[in-house]
Amino acid sequence: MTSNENFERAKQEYEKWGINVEQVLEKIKQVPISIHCWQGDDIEGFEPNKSELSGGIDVTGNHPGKAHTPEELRRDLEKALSLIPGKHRVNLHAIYAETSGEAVERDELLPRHFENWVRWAKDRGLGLDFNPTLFSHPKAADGFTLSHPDIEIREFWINHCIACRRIGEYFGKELGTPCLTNIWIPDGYKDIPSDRLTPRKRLKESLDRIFKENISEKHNLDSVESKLFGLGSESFVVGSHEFYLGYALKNNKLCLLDTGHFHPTEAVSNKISAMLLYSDKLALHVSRPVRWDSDHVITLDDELREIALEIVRNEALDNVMIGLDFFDASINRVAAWTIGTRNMIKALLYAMLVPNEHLKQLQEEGRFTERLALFEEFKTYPFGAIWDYYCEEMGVPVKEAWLKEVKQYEREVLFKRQAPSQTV
Ligand code: RNT
Ligand code: ZN
Repeated sequence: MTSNENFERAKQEYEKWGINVEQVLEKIKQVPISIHCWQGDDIEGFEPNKSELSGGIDVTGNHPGKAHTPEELRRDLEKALSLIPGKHRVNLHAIYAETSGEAVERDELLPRHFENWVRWAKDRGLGLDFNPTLFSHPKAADGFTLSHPDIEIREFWINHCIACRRIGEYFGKELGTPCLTNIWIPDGYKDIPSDRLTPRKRLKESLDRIFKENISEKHNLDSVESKLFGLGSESFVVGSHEFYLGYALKNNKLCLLDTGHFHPTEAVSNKISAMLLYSDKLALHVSRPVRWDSDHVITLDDELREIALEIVRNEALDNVMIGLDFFDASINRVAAWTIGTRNMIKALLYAMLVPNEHLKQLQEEGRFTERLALFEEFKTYPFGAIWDYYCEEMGVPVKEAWLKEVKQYEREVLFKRQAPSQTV
């Protein structure tokens, strides 16, 4: 059977349930996923005087071929994007500025340091998102930034975030799609604090200063990302979920939920509907925590599907900004992007191919046997045939055919790369 015949058959099965497959395919095309650039180089960035990765996060593995220059990183991203159906966004961090070898302090970063990224994104019809980098820096060496007891250090990071919002505004203006500028800080204590309130008060004040400048939401949206613990901040994190949930609601900012930043049995999928009752938009960092906030590449697991179902069945595709956040250096990095992003799209497509209205009705009528039965039966509906057809239509490899392309790219490009220190 050809893939077209497979598709036609599958389509008929879904149509029996009133699901308009063609409409679904039109819809899924419009959903942008924000792909994090930092999977490509283990969160190193391009600062001329790079500090080691800090902030209580870690990348493990040493698969050869990581990107060392902006050109390499963009080339790798292009390769991944060519294997992923749809039009997406790229999520940058401040450490990915291009300063022509000049050491520009983070509080002095300007839009022009991101000109190449903008030109590149424009040429490819991509949106850009942004993050100030409040780690991997001497002024974050003791693990504190926006809540630091030292006013001078606080000021430095406040000014960095102000500079980043302006860069976000520039991205939004240039690309005609608002940039999501997301603030995440590592601040926290290894051991039990004697005062939780004072650092939180300082963080609140710092955020107020950062957001004082009025920037149109047409160009820049702000989000704040909470955390539960980090390496070295096991006992206390200043920017906890409740802290940012309150802050975001009160100040009309987006709350960003990273799926690795909650207790292991606490599900982000369960939070989406609750939060959307009180704010128009929220943002996600979709990740896969394995026993802890390990940032594994996302797989098509139950929680990923549940997140997608919550977004789709509540018609929240325009309200939830979907971004990815994982970093695995033990496998090919282009493959990591491809696997993770394809999985996110698969999960959304899967969620669109479930009779959501019917299932809601069953619940309303207390018909729980049928609800469970259908959920389970739909897991083996011919979803794969629709996914394959979608990939084909979008001109990207079908099934695992992308792997051959990554292997070839690995041989021809990645394995030929040398670390900068080896080239001098
Ligand atoms: C850290 C946060 C944060 C980072 C990126 C690099 O725990 O998840 O989003 O992963 O900013
Ligand atoms: Zn995150």
